[in-house]
Amino acid sequence: MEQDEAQSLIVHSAFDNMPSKQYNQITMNLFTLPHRRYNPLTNEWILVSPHRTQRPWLGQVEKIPAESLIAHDPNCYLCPGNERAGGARNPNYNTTFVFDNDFAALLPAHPSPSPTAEGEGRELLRAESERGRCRVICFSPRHDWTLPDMPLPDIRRVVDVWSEQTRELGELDFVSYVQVFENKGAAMGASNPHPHCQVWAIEHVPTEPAKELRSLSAYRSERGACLLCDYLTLELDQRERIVAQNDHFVALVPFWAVWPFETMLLPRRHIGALPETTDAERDALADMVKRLTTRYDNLFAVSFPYSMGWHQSPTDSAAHPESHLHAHYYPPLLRSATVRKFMVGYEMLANPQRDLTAETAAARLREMSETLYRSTQ
Ligand code: H2U
Ligand code: ZN
Repeated sequence: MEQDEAQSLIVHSAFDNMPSKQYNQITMNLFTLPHRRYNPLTNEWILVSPHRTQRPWLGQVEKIPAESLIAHDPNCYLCPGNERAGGARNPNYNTTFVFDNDFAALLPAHPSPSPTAEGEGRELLRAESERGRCRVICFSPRHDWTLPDMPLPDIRRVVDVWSEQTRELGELDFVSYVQVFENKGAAMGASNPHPHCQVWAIEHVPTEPAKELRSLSAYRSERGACLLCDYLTLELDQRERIVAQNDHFVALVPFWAVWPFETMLLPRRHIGALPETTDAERDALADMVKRLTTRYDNLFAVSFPYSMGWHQSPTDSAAHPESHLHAHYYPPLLRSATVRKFMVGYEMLANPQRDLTAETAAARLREMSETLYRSTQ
């Protein structure tokens, strides 16, 4: 790598303020040269090798037949009126439905005695008890729907439930963090195609949000500004990685994305958590969820697998002015409905690596229609 090119990459990754022309020049270099990109949210680096995919696409993209699901599956433990694995029976719900996970990973009561390592070596053999509540949210009574299939008012109802659950569980005195997340598709380990997500409310702020909150807090102390507000302004100015936007929310492929078609969904307003969203913002969020997930499904004409989740303010007693609400979508598919990215080898042992640039991924998602490929209308 030439000295001046290397210098450019360092300048860019350091997130210095720079005139747009200079920025564009640097971004051009990033399309062709192996480089690493810095994730200021997690304080981590990823390796990008764009020279391995000079062409934006490789190989034939095959349509695979859609799963033929029925509207109500008598064998589904999430469908209305059916019995769950734990023996409880679901009501005949006709909107969303929330229940306590029958196989909860966390329990609300402290075990007695509290599990701690004692005696010699306890500094290296640390353990603490962890309390929590785990719930499942069914998005719809329709077994054969996913979020992009659902009418907007039904998605808005899901947004309301995400917010209500965050507030309700966050108010429990021992809960410091409410993690809302969705595993969609067998490729991401979802146990059932019925549209649903999970909520885990826990005693300690977990690793990923804690990392981000440390960075947001440091940025705020150093600059008196929000890292994500500043980042969003930069992205809206550059427009290279924006996927879709409306009055209140923006979906983009982060500069430092790890997964091939990873996106981040964030509000334009500096708000810390889902319960703080206004009525208009919730409508706008439902709109963005529908448009983004439709684009995902249209990309390979398949119900697109992903893990997604919300990062928001902790619900401990402290104020969190540094927090800027956002969702991460981590989809594994790379080249087609059947070719996925594996985070193995170098990724496991060193750091994540990608070939397709964030800019190319964003351009691909931007090209997609917002009418679902399997839509009957
Ligand atoms: P996933 O598809 O993301 O695994 O979520 C489904 C959750 O539903 C899972 O955590 C719970 C599982 O424990 N579940 C019940 O609570 N009751 C059941 O009858 C089956 C599944
Ligand atoms: Zn079902």
